[in-house]
Amino acid sequence: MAKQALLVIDVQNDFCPGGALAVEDGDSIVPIINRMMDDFGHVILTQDWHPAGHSSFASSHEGKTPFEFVTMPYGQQVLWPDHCVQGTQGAAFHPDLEVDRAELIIRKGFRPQIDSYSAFFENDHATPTGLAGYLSERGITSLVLAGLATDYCVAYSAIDAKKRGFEAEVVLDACRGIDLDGSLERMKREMQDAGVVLQ
Ligand code: VGL
Ligand code: ZN
Repeated sequence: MAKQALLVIDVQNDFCPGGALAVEDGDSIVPIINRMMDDFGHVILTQDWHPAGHSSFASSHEGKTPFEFVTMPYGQQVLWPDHCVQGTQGAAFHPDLEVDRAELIIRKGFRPQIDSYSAFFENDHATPTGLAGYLSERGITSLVLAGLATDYCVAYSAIDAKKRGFEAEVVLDACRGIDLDGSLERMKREMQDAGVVLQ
């Protein structure tokens, strides 16, 4: 049988109500994910982990406000409010998330000049995080994804999982989206086109 892992994306305080980049209802998925963990022999978490002054922050760009776009050397980038700054409470996992169940925590977005939505690659789609190598060495071939945000880090991770040859299934009830200019429907379509199973 395929060896499966639960990949929990960015369930951090800043993406929950009251956080710097709050996703509506973001905290409501925590009990769902905790229950899901019981069904998996492998649980892996990702943690958005930016240095202060990160290039994905609007505050790092003169005259820019959050949710505007800029062109980076690696392509278009949404500018976000300052969020998930390394070592802050906002970057910490939601206090009710059962983090002790995780065998691996992948931190991403720690290079000042490049953002990283995906658990596999930074936003240049070329710099790897090392997750594919870890999964391969462990014999894990199939991923179930949940977390925040559906249309950014979850979607990019699921699509890259397929690109790297893993099975990928997204449990939509265990995700919440940002939905910036229709990004939720667009990314659901892109996931389906990539062969990601939406559940
Ligand atoms: C995310 C925007 C910026 C996410 C992370 O976790 O979906 N979105 N950083
Ligand atoms: Zn981020």
